[in-house]
Amino acid sequence: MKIYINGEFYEKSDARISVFDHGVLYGDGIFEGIRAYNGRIFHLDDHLRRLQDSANAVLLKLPLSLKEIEKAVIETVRLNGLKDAYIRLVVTRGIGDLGLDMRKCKGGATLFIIADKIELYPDEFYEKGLTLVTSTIRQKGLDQVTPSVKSLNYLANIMARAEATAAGAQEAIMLNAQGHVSECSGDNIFFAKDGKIFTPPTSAGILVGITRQVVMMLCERKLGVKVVERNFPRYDLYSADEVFLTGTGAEVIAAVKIDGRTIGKGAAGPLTRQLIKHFREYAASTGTPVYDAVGAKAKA
Ligand code: PXG
Repeated sequence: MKIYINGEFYEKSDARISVFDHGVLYGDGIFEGIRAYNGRIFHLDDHLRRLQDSANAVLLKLPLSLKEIEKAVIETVRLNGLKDAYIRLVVTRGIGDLGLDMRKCKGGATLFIIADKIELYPDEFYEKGLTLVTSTIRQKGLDQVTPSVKSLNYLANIMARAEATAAGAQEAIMLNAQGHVSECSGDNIFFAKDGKIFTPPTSAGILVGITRQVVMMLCERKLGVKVVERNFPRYDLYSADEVFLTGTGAEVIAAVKIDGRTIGKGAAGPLTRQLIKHFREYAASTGTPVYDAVGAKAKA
């Protein structure tokens, strides 16, 4: 495996960053998790735009232009010979002394990119659905660094996921300070009731998922249903016809048991099944080409 760090490629065993990197010392940095399907990188522009938005929000200057980062991402996938991949793009504040002051990181940001095989939920979960529990860990408030920033501070999400695991569930729902449903530890959440589909708004404190945006588009274009963004309590999930999650790793997946309650008929419902199918078709038909792009350049 070849890993990109600040413009160079390293073998996995040699891919290291400094213990003085503020990404390690303070979780001071941002990231993106991106998929490639059959040699094409899914919604790369949207991921790069979100990276830029996260960077701006935390006063982080990206070390390269988005165009240069795009090239580095493509090159990392290409060098690893991957067609289906999970790409982790991380930008940290860089190397500094001990101390919170970001001005200590004089050398500028650290950028690294890992392209690996993706670990997915087993197929049966797409039929049977996931089990969720509500976490005791609250979503970060909007008056903190908003959850819309995909920052390296994932401890709350990791603790929430650990609660799910301890309860025999696959994912954890996080409520915000108002008690509204925000999202899961690594996925956005939707529910369907009487043919309508709902999801929490950005103002509930969510990561504005790329998959969430794509699924909202597919709901409108393929199902003819415009998703309503509104705040809702857990009760709306318990009494829903269908609940499903969206995320880069999970794509679209049903949730059929929540806090011990069975949702709908207790298996992936008709809308969720259609969305899983439409999402897979869409993912197979779009994306930034990894191999064509480089081939075309080589010929030019
Ligand atoms: N909320 C949170 C908190 C996330 O971390 C999503 C929603 C979904 O966003 P996207 O843009 O992926 O649709 C995420 C993304 C992993 C993994 O390794 C986690 C995510 C993405 C990719 C891999 O568990 N979370």
